[in-house]
Amino acid sequence: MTPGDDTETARERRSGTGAGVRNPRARQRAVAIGVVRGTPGEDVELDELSELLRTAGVATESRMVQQRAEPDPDRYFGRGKLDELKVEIKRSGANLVACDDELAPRQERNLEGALGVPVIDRTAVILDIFADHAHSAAGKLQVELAQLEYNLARMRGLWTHLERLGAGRMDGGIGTRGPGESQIETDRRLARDRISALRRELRHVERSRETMRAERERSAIPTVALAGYTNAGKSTLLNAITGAGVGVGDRLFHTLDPTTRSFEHGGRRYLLTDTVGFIRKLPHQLVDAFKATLEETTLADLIVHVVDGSEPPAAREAAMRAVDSVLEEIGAGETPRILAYNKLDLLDPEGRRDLLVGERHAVGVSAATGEGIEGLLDAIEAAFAATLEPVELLIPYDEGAILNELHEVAGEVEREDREDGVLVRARVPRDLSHRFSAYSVGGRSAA
Ligand SMILES: Nc1nc2c(ncn2[C@@H]2O[C@H](COP(=O)(O)OP(=O)(O)OP(=O)(O)O)[C@@H](O)[C@H]2O)c(=O)[nH]1
Ligand SMILES: [Mg+2]
Repeated sequence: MTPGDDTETARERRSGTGAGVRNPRARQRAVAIGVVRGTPGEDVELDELSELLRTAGVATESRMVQQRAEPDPDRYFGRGKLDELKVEIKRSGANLVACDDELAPRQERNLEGALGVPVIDRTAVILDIFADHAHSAAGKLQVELAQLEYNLARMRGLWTHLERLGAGRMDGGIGTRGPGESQIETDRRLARDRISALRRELRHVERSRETMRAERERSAIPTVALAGYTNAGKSTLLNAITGAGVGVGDRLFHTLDPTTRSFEHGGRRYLLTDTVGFIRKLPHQLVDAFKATLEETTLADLIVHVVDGSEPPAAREAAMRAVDSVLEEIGAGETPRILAYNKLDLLDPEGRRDLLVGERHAVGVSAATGEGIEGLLDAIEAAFAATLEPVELLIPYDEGAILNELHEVAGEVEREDREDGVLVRARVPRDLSHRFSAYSVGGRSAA
């Protein structure tokens, strides 16, 4: 027996599902429900919920939407619709209901009482996916913190969570109930202790990241962040540009940890960062827990907003709005931006034209085929060039480090050796010119 087989058997034993069944949640079959506030028939929302459920290993058996101004505050659906839902659960053989909105604890309790099957909400599904995809120590801490905060707000029994910590996934999947209410007070205390411990650990992790970031800033290399909806192709694009070999997958939230690599274009070096994808109604617990990760985007000099250009217009625009609002929320609303429509290879000529018409600040690319990538790099170069400022400096011979730094930020440098030092003319990013102001000569101010 190979070691691989052994692991598999161990996992099956843990999950208690017997031979052959790898994912205990594959047996979970959901009715996806949602309230549509706008025009009826627009079930973009449930498409995405289904996709999230698929990523979490849950099959969507059936869907049900109700059109109303706001969800019912007690039961999410109205009474009549709830009766329909009961019938639909029976008919479809579903054993789970998944709701497209985050449910108030009261709504969740009432729904479960009325329906007799576990009810999970969008936030729980997203948290579950994050938990599955977290690999780094920091990522795991961040997800655990977000889950605990979500569970604490629901006074939900935490034994599932704590057991998962010690022994992997022993739970029967998302939506599994904990023990009786009597346990809850103890659980809450445990949860609060654990939350404090997690926050402490995360602060520690953040400090070491800050050191790394500070080093990067000192190196003065222009930084570009890839931001965009989950599954837009950010990691594929990072790989195409830098040859990074970052993991790519056709599932939501494949990437959780930021990766930074460098590339050269037009004689200048840049840093490119790929990080966690965004989604509509991104759970606030995750925004909070992933603050440090999201900050990678905030600190960039330029953001490339990667959009899946092969999506239908309504879904694409909803995705773009979601990205805009998350960028705003994390304080990156003002950072200069380039729009990159990806997956051009999936579009016919007409589709391409429709996508790019009237979009002066957008580029079309295919991370998969490499098409348009030079154009994107030119656009990045141009965005930085717009902020370049000419400087004329006299750098003494014993200040070689300054000269090196200048070469890094300026790319091409014109130099003339003189008795008292090197006279250089170059164009440097405006934000960085103050670093060289002490050496400025010839009436041109570098400050
Ligand atoms: N046809 C085509 N597929 C692409 C292209 N770029 C990415 N993909 C596919 O789209 C899926 C998602 O790509 P990723 O690079 O993992 O997307 P991401 O934006 O990093 O996603 P998250 O990490 O989940 O936020 C993968 O299956 C890729 O192979 C492209 O230009 N053309
Ligand atoms: Mg990715």
